[in-house]
Amino acid sequence: MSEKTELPIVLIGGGGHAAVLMDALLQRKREILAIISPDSTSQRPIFNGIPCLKNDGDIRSFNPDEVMLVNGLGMLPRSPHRQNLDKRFKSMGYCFATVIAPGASVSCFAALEEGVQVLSGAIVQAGAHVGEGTILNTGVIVEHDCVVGSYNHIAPRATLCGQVATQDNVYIGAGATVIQGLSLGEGCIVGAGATLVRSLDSKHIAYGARAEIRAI
Ligand code: JB3
Repeated sequence: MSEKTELPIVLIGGGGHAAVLMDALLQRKREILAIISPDSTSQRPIFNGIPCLKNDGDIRSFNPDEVMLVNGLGMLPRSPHRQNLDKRFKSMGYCFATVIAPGASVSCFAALEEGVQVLSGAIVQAGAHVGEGTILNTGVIVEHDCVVGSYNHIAPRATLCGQVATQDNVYIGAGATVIQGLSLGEGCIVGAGATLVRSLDSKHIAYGARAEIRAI
């Protein structure tokens, strides 16, 4: 990575997801200027020595042209908080770095939009496109030609087979499998461990080993 992505980082949030991102950023030798978290970060040694600011407004002490942000809030189903936080900081002129953890594999023929996070062990194959702010968590597989929407969270070890398309704000639980060619509408949820063999209209949930489907 080059150009603006090499600017120092301000990490938003100081919980579990932020700690995983911090680890990836440190391994990438990125400079972390500060964490912004209303809650104390002192219980997580990985944040030791990094200044912790309490309010999101404190970002104004950093020039938007001289830093990049990393959104360290996880995304749970139906929670707009992570996306809203991005919007608020973007409206102030800040940009979000894309994070690819060491040990993740992203094809040179895949495209990642602003703020995508690809965690350790995840694989993104050729022809895939991943929308803004999406989390591909630990060990996820995004197969060839998938089109993943914005602000999705694909939880650890979930698999999207080839040419799956998800719209925005989709949550796919840990270990779930979506077979090839399916589409998932806006706001869908696939429960942990489910195997999805039918496309989902927007705002539907599929859950259980047999992936029963109902409207949300
Ligand atoms: O499942 C996995 C592998 N990870 C989950 C992740 C994706 O989402 C994890 O298990 C959790 O379910 C969740 O992680 P997250 O978001 O790190 O949750 P938690 O450990 O509760 O930390 C939330 C952090 O965000 C805390 O440090 C809060 O203070 C901070 N926070 C919340 N709202 C905020 C705001 N920080 C800022 N700057 N602004 C906010 O509005």
